[in-house]
Amino acid sequence: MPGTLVILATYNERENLPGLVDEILRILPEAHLLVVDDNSPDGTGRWCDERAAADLRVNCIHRPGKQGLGTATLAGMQWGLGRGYELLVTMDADWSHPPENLPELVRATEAADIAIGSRYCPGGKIEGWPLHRRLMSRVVNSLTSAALRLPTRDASGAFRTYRAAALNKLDLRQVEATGYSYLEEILWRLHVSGATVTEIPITFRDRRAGHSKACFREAIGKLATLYRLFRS
Ligand SMILES: Nc1nc2c(ncn2[C@@H]2O[C@H](COP(=O)(O)OP(=O)(O)OP(=O)(O)O)[C@@H](O)[C@H]2O)c(=O)[nH]1
Ligand SMILES: [Mg+2]
Repeated sequence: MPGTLVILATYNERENLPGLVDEILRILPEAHLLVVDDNSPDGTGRWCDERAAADLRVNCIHRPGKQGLGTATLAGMQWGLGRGYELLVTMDADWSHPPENLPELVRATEAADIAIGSRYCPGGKIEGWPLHRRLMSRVVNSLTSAALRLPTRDASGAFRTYRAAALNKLDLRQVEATGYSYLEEILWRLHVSGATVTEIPITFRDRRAGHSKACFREAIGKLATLYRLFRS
């Protein structure tokens, strides 16, 4: 009976992924792991195939090119739901989301349908971000919670555990956001469907190695998604 699936969307995370995969499986030895790689030029997908061949808990989906964090994560969710996993965990593959919080994040879904590893609930922290990035994130989060009436303080963080039963109530094909703003959209859709959410504090750290894929286009995409959901 499959239990927990950890989904990692990757684009050029070759320097971060090997250590992170080891650490996740050390902390959650019973869990399975799915990497959704978009043909990373740095060989992340190749490394993952080798790791998958040596460990049945590790799996990899390859997509032909960079198609966005949202569609990558949703493809991972469809994969996991189709295989009957009960809990789906999502996290970034750059060490920003501390793997040591995984047991607590998983346990928290005993009391709620979605557990968010939160930078903005009491006890949550951000390390290594410049002031302008902290401010931007704070402002967008406050705007999101107010405009979409979400009961959360951190609606843009990707460190989450979802109960499969809650996701199965949605038609994931309806999620229109393809990039980072899938995070707000899926949370909003779950909230509207009656799903419950809890937040546990995490210390978010800036990525360990490699380069950010966040860009101006993603910021515009986020505002467009918020506006679309606000109007609907
Ligand atoms: N498969 C796939 N993964 C992506 C894509 N864009 C981003 N990612 C992954 O999504 C996660 C979050 O991306 P980041 O670049 O860390 O974005 P960020 O956290 O806003 O920015 P920094 O941490 O400052 O670099 C990482 O694991 C990326 O490799 C994409 O188009 N396809
Ligand atoms: Mg990151």
